[in-house]
Amino acid sequence: MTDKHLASCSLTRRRFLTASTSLAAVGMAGSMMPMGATRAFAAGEQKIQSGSHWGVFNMTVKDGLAVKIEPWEKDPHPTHQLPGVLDSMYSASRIKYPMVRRSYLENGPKAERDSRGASDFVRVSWDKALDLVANEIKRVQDESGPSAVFAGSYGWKSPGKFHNCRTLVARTMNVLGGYVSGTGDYSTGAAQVIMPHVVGGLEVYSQQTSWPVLIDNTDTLVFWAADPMKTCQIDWLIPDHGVYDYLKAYKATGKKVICIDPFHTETAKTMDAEWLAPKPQTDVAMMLGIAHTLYSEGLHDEDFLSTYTYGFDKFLPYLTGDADGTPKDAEWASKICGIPADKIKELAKLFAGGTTMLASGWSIQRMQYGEQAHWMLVTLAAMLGQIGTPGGGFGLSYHYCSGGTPTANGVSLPGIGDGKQSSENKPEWLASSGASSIPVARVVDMLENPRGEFDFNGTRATYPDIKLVYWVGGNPFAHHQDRNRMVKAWKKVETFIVHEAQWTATARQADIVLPATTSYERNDMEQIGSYSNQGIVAMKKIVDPIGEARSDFDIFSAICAKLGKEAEFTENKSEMDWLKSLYETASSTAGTKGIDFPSFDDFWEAGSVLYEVPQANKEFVRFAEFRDDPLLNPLGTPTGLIEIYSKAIERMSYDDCPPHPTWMPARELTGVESTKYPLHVNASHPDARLHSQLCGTELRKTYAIDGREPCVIHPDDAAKRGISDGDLVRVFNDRGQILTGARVSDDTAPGVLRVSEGGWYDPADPLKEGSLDAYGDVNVLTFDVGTSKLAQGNCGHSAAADVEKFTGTPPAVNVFTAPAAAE
Ligand code: PGD
Ligand code: PGD
Ligand code: 6MO
Repeated sequence: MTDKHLASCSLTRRRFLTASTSLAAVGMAGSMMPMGATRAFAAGEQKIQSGSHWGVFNMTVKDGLAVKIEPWEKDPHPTHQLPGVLDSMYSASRIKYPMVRRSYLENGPKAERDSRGASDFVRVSWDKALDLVANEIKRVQDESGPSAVFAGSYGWKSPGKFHNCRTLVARTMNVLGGYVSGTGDYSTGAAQVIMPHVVGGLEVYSQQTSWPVLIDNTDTLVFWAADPMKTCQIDWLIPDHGVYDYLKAYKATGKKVICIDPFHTETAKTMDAEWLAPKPQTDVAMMLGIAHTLYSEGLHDEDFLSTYTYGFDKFLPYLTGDADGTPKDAEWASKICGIPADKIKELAKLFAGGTTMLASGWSIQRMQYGEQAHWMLVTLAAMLGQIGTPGGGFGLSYHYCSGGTPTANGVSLPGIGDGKQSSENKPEWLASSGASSIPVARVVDMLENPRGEFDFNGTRATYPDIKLVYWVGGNPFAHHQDRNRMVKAWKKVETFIVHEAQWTATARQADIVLPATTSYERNDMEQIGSYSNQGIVAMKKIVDPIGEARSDFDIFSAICAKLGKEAEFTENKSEMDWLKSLYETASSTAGTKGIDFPSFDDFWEAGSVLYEVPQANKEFVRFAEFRDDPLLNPLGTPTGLIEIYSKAIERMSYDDCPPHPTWMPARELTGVESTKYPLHVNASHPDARLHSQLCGTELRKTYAIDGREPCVIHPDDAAKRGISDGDLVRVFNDRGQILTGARVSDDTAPGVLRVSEGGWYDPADPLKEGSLDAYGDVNVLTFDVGTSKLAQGNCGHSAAADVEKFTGTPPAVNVFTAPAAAE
């Protein structure tokens, strides 16, 4: 695409935005145009199908320009975010050219680093940019070895089995000699490490007891810190959006739904649920209060506890207070969590009096000591004795990727591999240079403490000394906590390379920025439904790359070529060769399962392959086999049972993760003397974005207040501070300050501010430490410690702050347009 064409794109963009994006247009059948990889875009209009984290969609393309997006006719509940997908292709924040930070271009890796983030970029040719990148990887590998390269590169890259940029960066680094990676994720950092000790598997990413079973059998459905109406809009793969009809069907039964959440969620409203708002970060205390009532009233299931669990006897003295003199009764819990003791007792009786499903979200483990929340939830469910029964027990993923939507009888589509680190390479550099992988949320700790030691799940390892950081498919300057500390720590890095499609805060911090295509500018394919696996969908190229953007695959191929390793990287296969070979592998697996698979060409033309859902999967009950026979079907824990007490964790002797579920107040718990600031910051996931994705689009207009990220404030807190709805407000603590727009509403509990994660960081003066963030990145306020030595997860949901009406001249928001030289 030429510069002239780009200019015409931005001219026409605004026009088609107004005419497009009507979700009412669901059902307009796409006449799928078969698309070849090298197809040139003809004049005229066509409809092309692709897929994204937001769903399968049909895009109308006119004279090579995407002009209208419509959800797939088979999508039962398209997300209101879909219009942002179209806008993200042409938005003013799009990266069009390879750019290098001026000072870096002039002085290389020894350049001053203070001007990082100040957007002083110089446009360079692709050849120049690729030379810089290839030479720098080689320099660092030669001088310092693979342990000096961090390419953990966490993030929600786009779906697609081939253009999987995080796998591609790993593949590149493996081909070129090795790198340091990241372990775990930001979503379930604490839960996915504790759960294997408790139930023998990650659990957070497991299929749930199916929705039809809940509809038929559950009496009380509890959404504990879970808002599926909001969070099931998206999927790690391509969403099936199956949960929405099930929620509707559940509601139609008229059965009880309870939402335990400091925010009156969309789910609570939709389901006419009883809303209980505990003080944030105190759920473990509330659960203990319920557990104590169950025990003291004899409502706990002793048979279940003795047959299916280990260690209740060791937990019991803590619960009753025999161990420490403090009974964890309803009155005790009430003082901590703010829910009246009578209500806590009532919940215990209600839960024990019928079939109860405790469906938990993940925010409560994205907090200091977050391991305890899900451990205590499982313990509570074990005391109720309903785990493994139809409609009872606990579920940790009903709010994610439409968990509980029955799984189809299909196959998994394989993806391009990462080429694995060669075994000769690994031990040598590992032995001398520290961990080859760090817990993913310890990245800043790692940069601050080269050669420092860290604990993780029973091991002690050494942080490597990182010189080069390479990021693709993630936005660490949105997702990581304590932004000001992070900006400072990042200055220790000699070179920071980023591939991005958008001028995110991360791209702005880079020394070398390479423009990546979006999924809509390349061919790929992906599965529908992380849990339901309903089928495979073709993600067809919609338009030619914008500006000089290239796919991550092409960029890495070119870098490997410069270092003489192109064939190892590409295996001499083109985009379409890869898609066909991955499809053929799935097709032969399908053959062995007796599933009829069309040829690749037929699939590509039709746009999808959809599978049948067997009746048995509609009746799936999680843990049913274990319940049926715990000896024949033991869990993967040391005892084969649900571990309420873990000897493995006991052996670790961690002061911040005791061997049974324990209430420990997080630092910055509001209302206690040691906490300086009075308001809790609820940094939950945004309703109209996927993290930071689509923040740069027109969708922002649907929620921004005076151009800033909204901060929801309870009317009492607002009144105390003279704040009115729509005011610009400064939210601040000792770590930083952000400008936001006040939304005064009793949707949030008193004492709790809600500012969703993913707002683009936009420091008013990037050269000044702690400068006011003009748009509203909540991670300016959060703190950066591990949940505990066990999991080292992030604590994105733990922070206290205060808010005041902003007076004076507000700084301009600059982050949504490209830096001047990049236009
Ligand atoms: P995204 O905004 O999705 O956030 O953090 P994550 O980094 O995943 O960023 C993905 C980036 O990848 C986008 O900038 C997008 O443009 C880019 N991208 C997409 N596709 C491609 C591609 O094909 N190639 C390249 N090169 N780039 C691509 C999310 C993380 O945030 C998560 S998962 C969670 S659960 C955490 N949640 C919280 C929280 O609850 N509270 C706080 N305070 N903080 C959090 N941070 C975490
Ligand atoms: P959150 O919105 O952070 O989502 O799923 P997760 O469940 O972690 O939190 C859920 C609820 O917990 C919120 O309603 C919040 O108010 C509540 N909450 C916060 N603190 C507390 C507390 O102390 N106690 C109680 N009881 N409740 C509390 C995140 C999941 O969503 C993940 S990990 C990803 S990567 C995806 N991200 C998005 C996204 O960015 N945007 C949308 N629309 N959907 C997503 N789905 C996925
Ligand atoms: Mo997540």
